[in-house]
Amino acid sequence: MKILLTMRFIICVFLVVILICLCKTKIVSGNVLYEEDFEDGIANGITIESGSYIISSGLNSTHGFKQPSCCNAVISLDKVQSDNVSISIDFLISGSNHGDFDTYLNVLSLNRYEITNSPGGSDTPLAVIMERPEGIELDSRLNTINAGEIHSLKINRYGSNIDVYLDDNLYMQTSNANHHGGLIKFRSWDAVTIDNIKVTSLPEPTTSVLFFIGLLLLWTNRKIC
Ligand SMILES: [Ca+2]
Ligand SMILES: [Ca+2]
Repeated sequence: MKILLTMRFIICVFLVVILICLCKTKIVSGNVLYEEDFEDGIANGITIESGSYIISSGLNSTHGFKQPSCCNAVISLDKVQSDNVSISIDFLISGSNHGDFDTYLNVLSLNRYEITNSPGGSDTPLAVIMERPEGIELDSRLNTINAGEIHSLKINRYGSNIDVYLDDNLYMQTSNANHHGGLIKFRSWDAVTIDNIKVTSLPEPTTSVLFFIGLLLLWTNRKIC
């Protein structure tokens, strides 16, 4: 009996560790909600809200989407919302001085979160997660990218969290993002090329925790455990 209890305890600890790891790495993620590589020469599911974007040479591919010159240009994704999603996109900033490339999340009226990336040495020295309209900086760090380089950006937006990865490295994060609902938009200033946009669903942390607690209870009530 004592051996069985010890085995049950070890298995429970093991499952809890797996749960924590899965939640941390977002392996319990879901479906592809939107994907666009521009290789068909058409920007499907994208609305140009201001400025101009055109089909151009891609980033290590035949076709991409480009804002060819100054100044402000904003595009939005028509069919996906920004709650509990992972957004990935490749980008190349051409303009070295004013080349902001921003992702807007949870755009509802004046409320939104802005994730800004600019080349080092530009007039925007910090990469930031900014809450609007108040202009509250939720996280920031010095820009490390240069104009003319291809970079990948991934943003995980789940619960009240925003995790920003640059070239697969965690770059900025906040757990204080309390606006929900709304659109995903990209905003650029000066020449920027984007490619390989992908949006996948992420479960809210509470959902995944409850799911695995359920699995844990089922497992621990089995007779072999
Ligand atoms: Ca492409
Ligand atoms: Ca397309």
